[in-house]
Amino acid sequence: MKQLKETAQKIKSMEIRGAGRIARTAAAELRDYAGRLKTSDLVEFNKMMEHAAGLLVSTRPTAVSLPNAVRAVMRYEGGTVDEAKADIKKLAGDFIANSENAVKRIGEIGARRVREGDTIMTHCNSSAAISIMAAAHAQGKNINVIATESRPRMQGHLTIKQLDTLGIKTSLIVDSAVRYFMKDVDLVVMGADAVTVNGSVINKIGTSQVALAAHEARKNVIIAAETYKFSPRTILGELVEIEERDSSEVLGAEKLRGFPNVDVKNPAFDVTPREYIDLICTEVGAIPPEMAYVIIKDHLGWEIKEMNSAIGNRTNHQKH
Ligand code: RI2
Repeated sequence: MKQLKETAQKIKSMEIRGAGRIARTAAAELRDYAGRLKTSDLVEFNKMMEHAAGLLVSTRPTAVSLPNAVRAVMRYEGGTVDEAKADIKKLAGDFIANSENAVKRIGEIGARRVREGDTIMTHCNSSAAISIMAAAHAQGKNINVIATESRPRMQGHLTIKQLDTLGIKTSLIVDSAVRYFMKDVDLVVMGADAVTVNGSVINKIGTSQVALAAHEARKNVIIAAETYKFSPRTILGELVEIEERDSSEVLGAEKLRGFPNVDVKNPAFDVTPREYIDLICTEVGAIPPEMAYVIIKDHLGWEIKEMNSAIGNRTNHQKH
């Protein structure tokens, strides 16, 4: 229980972050948690697994990869605890391996859209988006990247570090300079925390502004997203919850106390309408956002059937 809670806390505090990484971490934690359970009573075991699944899902509400990963593992079967544990181990292992392969495959597919000499703008820190830049660079294409800081958590600093290690020439800009630099950009490549059935993309706050500026300047926007970031629940009309994080990420509590009439708003994500997105690059191909339904149906069809099961019943703050 202690390790489960620690993992959940690390995801919540963003010590472990990134939609793909939190999904893989949750799958691994469920596997390890199951392995540590001592009971031989299957009913009790199932109950404890459901509790663990609920705890992990509740840590970050927006990234659909997280409940998708948890449900992929929670499909386990078995007539005994040992059989259930073995199935959980297999399902978690499959999810993690598929997820890692997906990021690599997205890089290979997406890199075809990158031309020699391109300047790519990116926002936040997406391993799927960076996979595209890394693959293009590895193919010998001479590319430049413009990376935003991505306030308030400054994930852009992670991006410039990774790109620097890869040897990719990168400029770091403040978020408000996006439109100023858009004239120099050939292609925008960003990640996703969730993709809805109508092809809208939920990603780090500011993504929709980058996409809007790109749209105005007639620059293509590619979203790099594994199929498990598509939201089957949106087929049932559910909306994706936008995580509102603590005000202290923006302004320290002490400073804020000095302004009794001021509050801080800190939504972590925003919604980019499909009109501003040219392609969503998944591991099964680069698709127009209008095809999101097909991805959900073909790759998450089992989820649609199981959707009325209990996991993931959350109260929402703000929905889009
Ligand atoms: P990958 C991140 O969320 C960012 O919004 C990023 O674009 C998205 O996850 C996808 O990341 P956060 O955890 O899965 O920083 O592509 O809030 O790495």
